[in-house]
Amino acid sequence: MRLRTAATVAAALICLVPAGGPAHAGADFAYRIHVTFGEYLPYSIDDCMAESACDYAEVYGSLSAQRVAPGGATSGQVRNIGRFVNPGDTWCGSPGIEWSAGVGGDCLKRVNGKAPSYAFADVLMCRSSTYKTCESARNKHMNTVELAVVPGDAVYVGVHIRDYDELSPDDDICKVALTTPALTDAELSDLDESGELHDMDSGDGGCLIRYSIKKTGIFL
Ligand SMILES: [Ca+2]
Ligand SMILES: [Ca+2]
Repeated sequence: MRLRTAATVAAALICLVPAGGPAHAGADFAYRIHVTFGEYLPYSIDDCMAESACDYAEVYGSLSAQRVAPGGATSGQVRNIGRFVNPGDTWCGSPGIEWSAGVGGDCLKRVNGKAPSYAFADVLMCRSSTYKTCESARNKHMNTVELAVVPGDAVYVGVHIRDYDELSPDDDICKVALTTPALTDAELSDLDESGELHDMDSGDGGCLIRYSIKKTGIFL
């Protein structure tokens, strides 16, 4: 199975490598790629409640990092903040709790649209394969996803953060995603990129997400 995969990748690369470029050596290993979700900068929050200023939102969210194979199949991991299923059950005594609280992992997090930024390392998250459930305990410093990527694959990075509203449907206040082009062996071998994903203000709020994609080693 492994050999077949390598052969498929080598065949795909024939199409990807420019004429005269180096042929892939056909090494049968995958690159160890770390996708790190760095910071969340909410802005232009418009979420008025009787007891608070309009620039706070009560959020839950899901982060996804995936390997995308040449045929489009994905494999990777999701990180969840709070919960998408019945988030209104998790006000936790007030409209959300502090982003960096050490307890109340499934609670809504209260974010200020005028704060400088929120670090994904500081918020309790769980690991999962879906936005719907947790498949691990919730911990801080869960903001890096490790992927096994071979030449010809692409990498997907996505963030979806919603604002809970008691009296109206919840608002998407941050929905961004990126899929890289198919990555060559040369690109993967020294991959080290940082970037920003930007969701323009929809009327309820916007965001900027800082992320990085970095090769940290190989899987033999
Ligand atoms: Ca709202
Ligand atoms: Ca709200």
